[in-house]
Amino acid sequence: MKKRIAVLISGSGTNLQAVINAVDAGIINAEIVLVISNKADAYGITRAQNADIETLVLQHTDYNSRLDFDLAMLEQLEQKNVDLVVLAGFMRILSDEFVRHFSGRMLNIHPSLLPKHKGLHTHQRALEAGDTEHGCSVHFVTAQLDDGPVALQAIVPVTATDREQQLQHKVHLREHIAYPKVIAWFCADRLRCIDNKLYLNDELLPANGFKLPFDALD
Ligand code: NHR
Ligand code: GAR
Repeated sequence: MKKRIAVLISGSGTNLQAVINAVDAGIINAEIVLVISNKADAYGITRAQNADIETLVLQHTDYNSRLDFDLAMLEQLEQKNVDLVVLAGFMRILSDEFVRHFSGRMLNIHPSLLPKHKGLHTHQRALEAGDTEHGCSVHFVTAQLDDGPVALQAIVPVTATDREQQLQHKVHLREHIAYPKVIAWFCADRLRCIDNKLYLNDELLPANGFKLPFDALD
């Protein structure tokens, strides 16, 4: 059965675009049934509309609490019978209730090689730490921020001349390869999250996931 995906965004939505393209190309066997943004001016909303995908803006500022906002999203996602929730630059921390509801079926892409640099401003922090390697991680979402099991990491070498902007750009390009790949695995029933452990083709993945080297094209 074709999986039903919802994508949650807050911004420009280049990762959303990469997922849309991979669905269109038949690389991901799924339908994107809903895109939700917590920001009215997110360009990702326009991307979804251009692809004839249903969109919804739910502004967290319209709700009294984090939980009320999350429950409003949950209701919409349930109405759409969503199999997989994809966080793509979604900038609101989600409550335990929401996370538990989608346990084992919610993914995030985080711009660092987890467990390094959880939270925000990851590129600057990688530079300040003198890291020689940086990158992104695709992980299942758990209640603990940026702590869920990692399915795949794409590695980006840090060069002496890199500043935050350049590093961010290099990582972004790798995100657009890494994220559709993991979503395709999940939608083909090849990737499973059981008891916080990940299995790809029924084989246990190493801690911190499959590694995508910088010279790998796909
Ligand atoms: N929620 C849970 N429970 N667990 C995770 O692992 C989550 C999550 C929600 C979002 C993405 C994450 C990232 O990849 C993500 C992972 C937002 C913040 C944050 O501090 C931190 C991490 C992530 C997303 N948000 C502020 C907040 O108060 C708002 C910041 C802003 O609006 O700019 O929610 O890094
Ligand atoms: C991406 O780099 C993603 O890794 C990051 O935001 C960017 C969104 O870009 N996510 C976080 O920092 C989550 N806290 P996009 O809107 O163009 O996909």
